Amino acid sequence: MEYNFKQIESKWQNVWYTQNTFAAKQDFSLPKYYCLVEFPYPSGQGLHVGHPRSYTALDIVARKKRLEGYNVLYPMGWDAFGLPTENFAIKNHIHPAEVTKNNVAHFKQQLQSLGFSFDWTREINTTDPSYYKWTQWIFLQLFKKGLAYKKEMAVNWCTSCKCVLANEEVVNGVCERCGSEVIRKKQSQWMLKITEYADRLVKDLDDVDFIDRVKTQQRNWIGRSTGAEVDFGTTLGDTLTVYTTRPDTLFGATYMVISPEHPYIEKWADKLTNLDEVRKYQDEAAHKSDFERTELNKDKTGVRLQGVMGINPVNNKEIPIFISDYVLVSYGTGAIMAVPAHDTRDWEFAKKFDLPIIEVVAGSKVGVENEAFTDCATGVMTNSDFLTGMSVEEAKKAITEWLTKEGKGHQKVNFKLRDWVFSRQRYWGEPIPIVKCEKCGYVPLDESQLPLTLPNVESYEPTDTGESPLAKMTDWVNTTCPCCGGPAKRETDTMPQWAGSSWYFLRYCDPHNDKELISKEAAEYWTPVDWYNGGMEHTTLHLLYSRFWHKFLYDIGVVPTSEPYQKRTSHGMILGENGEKMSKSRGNVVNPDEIVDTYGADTMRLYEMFIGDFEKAAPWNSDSIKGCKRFIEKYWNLQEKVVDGDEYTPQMEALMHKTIKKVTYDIDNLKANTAIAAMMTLVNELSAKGCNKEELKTLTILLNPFAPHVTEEMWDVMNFGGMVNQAKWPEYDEEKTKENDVEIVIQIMGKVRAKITVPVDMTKDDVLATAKAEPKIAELLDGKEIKKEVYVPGKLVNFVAL
Ligand code: ANZ
Ligand code: ZN
Repeated sequence: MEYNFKQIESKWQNVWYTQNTFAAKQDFSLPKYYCLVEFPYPSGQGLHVGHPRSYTALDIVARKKRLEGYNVLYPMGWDAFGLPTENFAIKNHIHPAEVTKNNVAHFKQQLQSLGFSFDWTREINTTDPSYYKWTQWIFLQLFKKGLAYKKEMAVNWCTSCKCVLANEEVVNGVCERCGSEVIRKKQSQWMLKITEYADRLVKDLDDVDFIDRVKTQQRNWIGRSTGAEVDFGTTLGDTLTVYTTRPDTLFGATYMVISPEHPYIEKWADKLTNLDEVRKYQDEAAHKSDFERTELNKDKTGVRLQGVMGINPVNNKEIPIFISDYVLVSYGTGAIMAVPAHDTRDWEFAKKFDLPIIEVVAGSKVGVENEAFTDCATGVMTNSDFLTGMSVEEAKKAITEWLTKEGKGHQKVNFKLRDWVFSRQRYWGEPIPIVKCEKCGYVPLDESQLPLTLPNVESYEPTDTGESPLAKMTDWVNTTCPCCGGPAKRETDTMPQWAGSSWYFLRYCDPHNDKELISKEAAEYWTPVDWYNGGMEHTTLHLLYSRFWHKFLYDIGVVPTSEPYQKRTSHGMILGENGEKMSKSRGNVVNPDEIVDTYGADTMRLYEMFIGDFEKAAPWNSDSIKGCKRFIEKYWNLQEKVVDGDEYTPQMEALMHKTIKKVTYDIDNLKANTAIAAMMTLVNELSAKGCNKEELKTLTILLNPFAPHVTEEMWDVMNFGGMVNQAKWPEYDEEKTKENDVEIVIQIMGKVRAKITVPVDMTKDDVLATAKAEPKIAELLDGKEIKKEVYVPGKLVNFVAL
C-alpha cells in the first residue's frame, strides 16, 4: 500500500499548528513536565542536521509525557542577537532586524516540516523589545545589588571583529568566531560579579541530575581549589604573598616567580639593575593570550630580577625572584613559590635557568633531577625540618597552622572563575540601560523607561576606536540624568549574546506577561525545567551563566528554586558520512530539507534517533536512512494484515509486553535507538504472523512519539477514535514480559536441522523426546544409532548418530 508521506505529513502538521494541539495547558492543578532544548541562533545557513538530533530526542520525551497524562511545556524560540547576523547585515547592507526576521521565518518553516510538538503560542525572540525589556530589567537588578560594575581592564580584542571577547571566546589564541588574531587591549568594561556565586555554583551541582561529564566541566571551569597564601619576605623589605595549593612543599621552594604585570615591578623599578631587560620581557608577554602563556609543553621563558631576593619564611633562606609569563596576574596573588621537584612547569623552568631542585616528598622512581615528582599526594615528607616524616595531608595541615600562628600565612580558597565581561562594542545586542552623569556617575534608568530600544543607525559597522556604533548616534547618546536632571550620556556598549539565553527558559513559562518577567504562579508551577538537552559546546558557559542568573533571581525572590534545570543531558555531534565534522569547506554537509523532501519527516526523525548512542558522535549514513523508511512502510502495511478478533498467542503477548516495557524505559533513558530496534522486531513479527486490532493500536501509540505523522494517519484510517496524540500510553504487566517458552535448536552431528519451541521449565528427558519426535529429525534419525545426546538447557540439542 502506498504511503504518501508528503501529503500526509503536511496534513497533520497543519492540523497540529492551527489547532494548537501541543499548547501547554493553563491548568496548574495537572502534573507538569517541562522539556527544554537549546533555542537556535537563526543563522543564514538554516537548520543543520545536528539541531533535529536534540529536538527529536526531547520531542519524543514530550510526546510520551503527554500520553502519560502530564501537562507538558515544550517551547521554542530564537536566540537572535549576535555577531554573525550583524556581520551579514554589514556585508549585504540589510538591517540586522530584517536579516533576523528572514532567518527566523526560514528556521520556523524547517522546524515545522519535522513535526516537532512545540508550543508555538509561546514562541519568543531575544531581539524583541518585549523580551529584552526583561533582560535589561535583570541587568538593573544586578546593578542595584552591586553585581554589575564598570572596570578598566585588559581585554581580549579581536582584530577582525573589532570586538572584545570573553576568555572563553578565545580558542587557541584566536577568535572563536572568525579565527583572527586576538590581542590584549585596555578598555573600560561592564562586568558581572559571577565570582560572588562561585561557591554555590559548585556546591549546588550535588542537587541536580546533570550527566557526569557536564558536572565535571562546570567544576573545572569554576576551578575551586583549597591552599594557602604564604608571605615571603624580600631583601627590599616588602612582603611578597604567593598562593599555593601545596604549602607542604615550602621547604622545597628554591625560587619565586611573579607575573610580568605584577605591581611590584613598578614599585621596585629604580632598584632593579636589569630594568631594560625586564621591560622588554613585559612587552612581549603583553602580546600573548593567557592560553599561550599557560600552555603546558611550551618552552619556558623569563627574566631574573637583579637587585632583589625573596626570603622563605620557614628557613629564612634567600632565593631569586623571576618574572615569567607562565604566572598569570589574574590568578591567586600573581606570584608563586616555585617547587621544581614537584611541579612540572617549575621543573622545566629550573632546568632551563639552572636552579636547585630539592626533593621534599620522597618516592620518585626516576629521581627528581630527571623528572618532577608530581603524583605525590600519598607520599611522605622529606628534607622538611619539622614536617619530615609526615604524610602530605598531615604536612599541609601542620604547615598551615604554623604559618597562621606565626602570622606568615593562612588557608585560602581560590577560584579559576573570573568575573564575566558583559560589554560588547557592537550594535546588534541589548542596550545597557545605564547613563553616565558627570555629577552622579553611572545611573540606572528607571524601570518605567524599559525597554530601552535599540535605535536605528545609519551604519552598524564597528568603529576603529573600539566604541560601539551607537556612540555615533549623538541624539540618542545625549540624554538627561534620571537622578539630577543634568546632562548625561547613555552607555553605548551592548550586552553579549549570552544575555538573552541566560533566562529564556523562564520567559516561556509566561511569555506574554507585560507586568513581570514571570508571574509567581507560573514560576511556582513550571520551574525548574525537568529535562534540558543541548550541545556539549554549551555545557560550560551558557549553563554556568544561566545558573548564575537563576540563582540571582532566586535571591531577589523572582523564582522559587535556586537551580534552573533539574536534569541536563547532551547529545553527540552528527558527523559527515566521512566521519569528519560537517562543514562547507569539507563539502560533507547534509541538508535536512533534502532528507525531509526525499524520505519524509518521520524517516528523518527515526533515522536521527537510530544513528547511534545519543551521547556519542555519529557519522551520517545514507543506507541506514533507507532502512528507517522501509520500517515505516512495513508498519503502514500492517493495516492489511489485521485479522479479526483479539486472540493472542502467548508468544505475541509476551513480545507486546516486553516491547512496551523496553520503549517506556528507553525513552526515559535517552536510548531511542534501542527502542526503535525493539519496535522493528515487533513490526517484523506482526507482519509475519498477522496482528489483531489491539496489537496494532498499542504499537501505534508506542511509535507515535518517534514517527508522529504516520501513526496519526494510521489511527485515523483504523478508526481507533480521536487522535493518537490524545491516547493513553500503554502499560505493561511485568509477569507477562517474562518468557514462557524457549526456542531450542536441534542439531545432528553439529549441523542445525530444525527448531522447536518448548516451555522453559520442560525437563531434559521431555525436551529430548520432543526433539526426536520432530518430523524432520525423526526422518533423519531413522535407521541410525544415537551414540550420544548433548543438551544445552534453553538453547540446543545435538545428536551424535551414525
Ligand atoms: C607551589 C607548588 C608546589 C604548586 C607543587 C603546585 C605544585 P590550582 O590547583 O590551579 O589552584 N599558581 C598559583 N598562582 C598562579 C598563577 N597566578 N599563575 C600560574 N600558576 C599559579 O593551582 C595552584 C598552583 O598553581 C599553586 O600551587 C602554584 O604552584 C600555581 F608541588 O605552589 B603551587
Ligand atoms: Zn546626575
